[in-house]
Amino acid sequence: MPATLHRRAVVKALMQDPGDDLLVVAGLGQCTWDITAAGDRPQNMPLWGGMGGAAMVGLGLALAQPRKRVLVITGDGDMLMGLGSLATIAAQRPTNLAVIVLDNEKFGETGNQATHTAPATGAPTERGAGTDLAAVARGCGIADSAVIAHDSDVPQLAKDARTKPGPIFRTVKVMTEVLPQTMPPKDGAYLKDRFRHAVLGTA
Ligand SMILES: Cc1ncc(C[n+]2csc(CCOP(=O)(O)OP(=O)(O)O)c2C)c(N)n1
Repeated sequence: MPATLHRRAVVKALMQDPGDDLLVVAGLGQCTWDITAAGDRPQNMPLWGGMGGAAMVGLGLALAQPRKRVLVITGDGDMLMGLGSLATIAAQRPTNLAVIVLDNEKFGETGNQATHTAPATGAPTERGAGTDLAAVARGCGIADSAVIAHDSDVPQLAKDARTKPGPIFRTVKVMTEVLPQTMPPKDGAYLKDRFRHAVLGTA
């Protein structure tokens, strides 16, 4: 079934009225642009071109800042590159962490090549289904893992991502769209310092 969800609308819902205590880590490429389009803020940590590490960065933050909510928003390509992190998240059980994968079944930023979440071309559905990342997360031990595919489920997704005891994992099936590349600041050292200052003050 083709995806119908718009990634920018999903991210806007996830990041509505964030306050100071919502720490958002974005995977590379489109997710970095999505969180910036929702509103650049010091508590955002866009990973720009660093691939495969978004969930692990989120885990480290969640363990270091147990009183803050940590939201990882990343792509299927990034998540597929760092699958082992799901087992580590399950083992660590951070109650303040939500990992949201915007799954367009493509490496969007580099030209929409199919990822392994896409069904294999020409294969019978039951044998050629793509990787179900929520099933992988559940198999790793993150019991609260699910796939979101309908507009009507987005308000509950946003509520769970922000407030439900974690760790939680959601795959959100999103459309392939050409969207404005809304860029955050480019300097990684600046982004890191800005983030540290917002979280730790001058300490
Ligand atoms: C280690 C590494 N390999 C390859 C790339 C090139 N690259 C940049 S973005 C991207 C695709 C990202 O796909 P996904 O995480 O699904 O994000 P989307 O843009 O589709 O939302 C790739 C392969 C990279 N930045 N780093």
